[in-house]
Amino acid sequence: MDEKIISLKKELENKLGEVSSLVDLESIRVSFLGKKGSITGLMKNMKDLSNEAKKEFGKQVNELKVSAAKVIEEKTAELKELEIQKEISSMPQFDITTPVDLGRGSYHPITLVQRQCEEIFRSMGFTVEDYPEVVTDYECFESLNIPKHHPARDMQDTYYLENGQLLKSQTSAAQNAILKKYGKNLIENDVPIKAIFPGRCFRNEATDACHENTFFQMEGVMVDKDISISNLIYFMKTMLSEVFKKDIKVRLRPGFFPFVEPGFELDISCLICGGEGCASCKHSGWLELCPCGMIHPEVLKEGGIDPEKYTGFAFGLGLTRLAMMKYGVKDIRDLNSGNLKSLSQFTDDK
Ligand code: FA5
Repeated sequence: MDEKIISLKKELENKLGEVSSLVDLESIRVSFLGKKGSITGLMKNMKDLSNEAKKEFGKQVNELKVSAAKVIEEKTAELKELEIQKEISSMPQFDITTPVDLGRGSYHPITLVQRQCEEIFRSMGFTVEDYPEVVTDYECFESLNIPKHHPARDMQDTYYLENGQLLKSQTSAAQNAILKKYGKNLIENDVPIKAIFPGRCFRNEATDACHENTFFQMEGVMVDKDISISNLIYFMKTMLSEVFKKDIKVRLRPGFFPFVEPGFELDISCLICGGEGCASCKHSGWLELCPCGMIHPEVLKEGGIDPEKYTGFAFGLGLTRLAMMKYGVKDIRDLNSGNLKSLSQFTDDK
């Protein structure tokens, strides 16, 4: 083999043995195999050789070219792998097999109080209904004797979708559907309508210690022959004494809602301040908890029920405020804050 070829081969071996970065390796490749590289340059020597010697020398140079390209390629793969390993070892290490101790979850206080109310009403023969959060204007207002441009709409500004639907501002939005769903059974089989329907409500209003833009209500309706205000008061009292397991001071005063007649506001003596007055009750000592009343004849009619034959009551319990009173939460906004530290203190048995 030609002396020059042997020495170039040796030189390349030595350089590859020492190189430790891909950048340096590229320089080596160019210096041997590039246009002006030493292996490429060997060809220039061929012009002085005999034809026979040219053939042999050319063959050896080609073999050197091929083997040099191969070893450089192998070295490139080796250095790339080393760089990847280096990068991996410099990254922070996570042990994905180690469980993170987040502690046990707990139910939200509103869920607890809602479940408790559902149990109480179920035990008194009420069904528990679910209802969508996105409803139509008809469901939320018109079917409830609140036509377009009725001033009562101002009390419940909510969020509207581009298609004209809205986020329900009150669980009363389900009343019409419930009357229609169970009306047939009432009329044909004399089975009273007794249903509650808890749900999330939305209102576009300024928040304070007892007002949120997103809160829960639980609506209830009962329709049968000869239902009166006494029935309404009985169910309200039973529910409150079961929830609080102690005597609670309540007051009933007239209240206006276009879908009940007569209508009432049922207030509860504030349990945060003991009726003294505080931010939670707007310093009045009382908290509006559960407006209610006898279902308006127009609402019954709209639900397919003859108001001459049947009467009924409806109530709209403020579930979020009930949770505040039951668990002593001073500011309603804490309940939506997602603060696990404050929420996790509530358990089923409190
Ligand atoms: C209503 O929403 C009526 N649909 C209730 C009703 C039903 C009356 C059936 C008659 C018959 P009101 O807007 O007052 O009424 O709300 C009812 C209860 O929901 C309030 O007493 C209060 O406890 C709760 N509530 C109302 N607005 C908010 C709010 N922004 N944040 C928290 N709770 C609220």
